[in-house]
Formats: sequence, C-alpha cells, structure tokens
Amino acid sequence: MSDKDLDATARDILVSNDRGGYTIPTKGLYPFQWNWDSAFAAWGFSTFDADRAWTELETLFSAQWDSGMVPHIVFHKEDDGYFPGPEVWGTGTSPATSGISQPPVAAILARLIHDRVGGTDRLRALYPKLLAWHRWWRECRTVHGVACITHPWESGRDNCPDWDPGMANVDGSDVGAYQRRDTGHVDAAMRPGKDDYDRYLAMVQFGRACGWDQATIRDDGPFLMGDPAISFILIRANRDLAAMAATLGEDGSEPALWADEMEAALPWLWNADLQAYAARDARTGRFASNISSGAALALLAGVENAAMEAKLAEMWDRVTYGIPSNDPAAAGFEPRRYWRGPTWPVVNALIAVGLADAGRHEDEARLRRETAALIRQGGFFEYFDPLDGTACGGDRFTWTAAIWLAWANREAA
Ligand code: 9WN
Repeated sequence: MSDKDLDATARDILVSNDRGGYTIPTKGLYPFQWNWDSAFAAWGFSTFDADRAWTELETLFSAQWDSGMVPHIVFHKEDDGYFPGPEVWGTGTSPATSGISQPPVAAILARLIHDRVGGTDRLRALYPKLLAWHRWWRECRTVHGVACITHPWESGRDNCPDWDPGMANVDGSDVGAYQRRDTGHVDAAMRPGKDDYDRYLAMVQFGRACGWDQATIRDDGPFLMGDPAISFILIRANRDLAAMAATLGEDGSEPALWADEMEAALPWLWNADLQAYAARDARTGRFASNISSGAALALLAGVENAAMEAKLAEMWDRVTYGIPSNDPAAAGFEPRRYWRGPTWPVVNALIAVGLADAGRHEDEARLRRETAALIRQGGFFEYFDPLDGTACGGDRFTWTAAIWLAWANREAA
C-alpha cells in the first residue's frame, strides 16, 4: 500500500471508530472512550477535521469529575464486550466511568493541535478543565513529590514489569469469579495473565468499597507506585499549560511551579543500580528492576541525564523497531506480551516530540522511520514486536492511525 493509501485508511479508521463525538480505541476489544487514546485520536483528527479534533477532547472532559479527575474510561453506551464494565466499577457517575485516571497527555496534544489548526476559543474553554485535572494529580496522586498511580491501568502501561514490586503486595485471592472478555478478542498469550487480573480486580473492589474516595485510595489502597512516565508527562504537560496561559492571556505561574517542583523531586525515582529513572513503590521504597519506556519519556519532559541517555541508547540498539516497553536485556522481556517488551507507536510519538524540541533531529527521524516501517509492513495494529515487527493486539486501532497521520507519515510529506 502506498503512503497515500495508508493516509486514506488511517482517516477511515478514525471515522469508522467514531461513535458520535468520541472514538473507541478499536472495535470489539475496547468499545468505550479511553482517556489518553482520545487525546491521540484528537491529534489524528486535527490533520483533516479540526472541529472533530476539538470535539474529541471536549467529549472526554464532559466526563470530568467534580474533583477534577478525568476518568480512564467513559462508558457512554452499554456494551458487554469489555470487562470490567460500569457495574464492576460502580462509580455512580453520569455518564458512568471508571474510578481511576490515565496519563495526562491531553494538554500536550491540545497545544500541538492548536499549533496545527488554531481554535483559540476551543482551547480557552478547555484550559480551566485541564488545569483542574492537573491540580487533581497534584492533590490526589503526588507522593514523594512525584506522580504516583493507584492501579497499573492508571499508568496506561498496564502490564509493564515496572509495576511488579507493587503488584506483589496486592492480594487477589478473594475477588470471586469473573469472566474476562479481552482474551476472546486477542491471543491470550499477548495479554496479562489471570494472577494479574485477580489483582487488578482487587484494586477496583477496594476503590468501590470506599466509594472512590481518592485520599483513602492513595493512603490506604493496595497499590501505590511512583511512575516516571506520568511524572515526565506531567512536567511537560504543565509547561505546555503555562505556555497556553501566555497565549490566552491567563496567569500560568501555577502550572509552571508544579512542573518545576516535580522536576526537583525526580531524584526520588533515580535508580542508581540501573543508572536510570525507574518506577518505585511509594510505600516500601522498592524499585522496579528494569529500564522501560517510562524512563525514555524523560526526553518528552526535556529532562537530561547523560548516564541514562547511554543506557537508553543501548536499549534502543537492542531492537530493530522503536523504543521497547521493556529492555530486551532484562530478565522478564517478552517481545509480544502487553507492555513487557513490545513497542507502541503512541509512546514513540511522545518521545519524538521531545527529541524534536531538543534539536535531536537524527534520533527523531530514526524513531519516525522505524515506527512508519512497522505500520507500512503490519498495518494499524495496537502495538508491535520490536525485534521482528510482528503486528500485535487489536487491528484498525485508533491511536496507531492517529499517530500515522499526525507524525509517522511525515517522511512522505
Ligand atoms: C485498560 C485502550 C487501553 C489503553 C491502555 C492499554 C489497554 C486497558 C485494557 O487499552 O488498557 O485500560 O483493558 O487492557 O494498556 O494503554 O489506553 O486502548
């Protein structure tokens, strides 16, 4: 297929995954609106339909909680093809949502969309909502000065070995019987295992039992880990908010301060053994023992560290395509299992935004070339084996189509 045909297919994927103001990640496997998926979808829409791009973000923020949290899933319409559905989360919100959040990439992408297509009025209306969400991260998810997650799903990098130290302390033995749906859509060997799902559910049950009281979840919940990726994303996103504030004539000193404070707290995530930033259990202080794409997102935040750069370069050179979600040199590397080795076009795109800003054009072009090659060879799949490029997970995937349109196809242009 030519790049022109791929452009047309990508646009068709976005349009056909549109459910009326929001896009589903892929038909069957993920039938609702997901938080960070939608932000990437909006970026993709901005290449051919500016109005629809802003609508995607507006629909997501229409489900924002009073606390400022933007939930990780919005269950706009019923669909029994996904587990756990709204009745399991039991948040009692309207629309029904999950009770946790997801990586706050919306401000980063809103700024890129505004740079591309304008829409200052739409941005102006979104700005206070973005600010409220970032304040929620600060009040409800910042511990030891860094961004923490209360469930691996909150990281968006669900099954990553980063979370193994925290998962080890979660008791999933008493969650009762349940029926997974994901393994009916894709190969079970690529998905998290049953032990993981038992624990994921135990965390959901804890949240539900305390009425989704976020302070209780943070202070007494079964899982709390510092996430380098979300910390870097928030640093970048808060600086983007400050820049937007300047454009809008608002006072951006608050998000600018939040970014500086989180950057100053980053040493808490520095794993001297790995010579890299790494996930860390906020309660026990135990570090994850692998370098992951979470560390590589330092580049998005413009956080420079020569020792880690050397490690990241080695990790990248161990694969053929993109930044792997887990280092191939690590013991638990699995090139096709969810977040334990594969590469994700969305993560590559975020890293590339940082590389371009840092003037590292050769690295940016390499990452773009490798990501584009995966899509040209394998199509618009959810993620890919970084060693041989095998396409994995769901097909006709919204965020892969969006990344192609907004970034990876640029080579052809
Ligand atoms: C749980 C939708 C989402 C992505 C996540 C990805 C996966 C869900 C799942 O799919 O997570 O949120 O059921 O596996 O890990 O990053 O947002 O595409």
